[in-house]
Amino acid sequence: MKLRLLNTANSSPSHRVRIALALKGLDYEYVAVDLRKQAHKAADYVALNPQGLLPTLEVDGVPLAQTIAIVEWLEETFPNLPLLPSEALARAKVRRVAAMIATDITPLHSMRVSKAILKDLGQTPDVLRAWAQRWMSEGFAAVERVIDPHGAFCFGDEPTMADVFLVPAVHIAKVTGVDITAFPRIAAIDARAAEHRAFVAAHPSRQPDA
Ligand SMILES: N[C@@H](CCC(=O)N[C@@H](CS)C(=O)NCC(=O)O)C(=O)O
Repeated sequence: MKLRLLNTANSSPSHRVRIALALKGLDYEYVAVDLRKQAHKAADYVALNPQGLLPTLEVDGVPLAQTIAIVEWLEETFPNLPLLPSEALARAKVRRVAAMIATDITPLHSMRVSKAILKDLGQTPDVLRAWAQRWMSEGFAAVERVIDPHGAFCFGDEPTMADVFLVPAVHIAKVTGVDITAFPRIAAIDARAAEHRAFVAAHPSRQPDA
């Protein structure tokens, strides 16, 4: 099976999929799409991903988009080294954290929303930064309360889909100036991930277009 990941180093959704691929030990072709050049809005990319959003994972030429769907597909197709627990309630708890991040935190400070705040609403970069920090901090405060209080990762000592989504969100939060030490469990998980082979390989700074 041939996997091609159309993505960019610093995008947190792209970062999620790189972590999942690395945790599964899967090889893939890295295709950089330059957001600064609006390459995600070019006709050839939009033909693959009509939303014009990154990432897209091409599977034998078939484009998959939306990181929750991509990670779930990876999990179903490559069940070894699982990212979801075997018990249904435990799986729901992991998916809950992934959804909190993917649907309730990240979209509020996405590139398109940020551009609209600056250009359409005429706000300043300082207002934008405070806006992003607010939703990340509120979101992390809730995540901190629903992940397990102990263990190397969100749910136990092995990474799950929750960590696949959390660690990229923490990376962006740190870049945006959120004080992660206010969330001790999340900070500890992030520190553990920084020593984990798959998370290191997927880190934005290690990518060809970094
Ligand atoms: N819900 C989507 C979000 C994708 C997304 O927002 N990707 C960002 C990565 S930076 C993007 O392409 N932004 C471009 C834009 O907002 O114009 C997913 O999980 O895949």
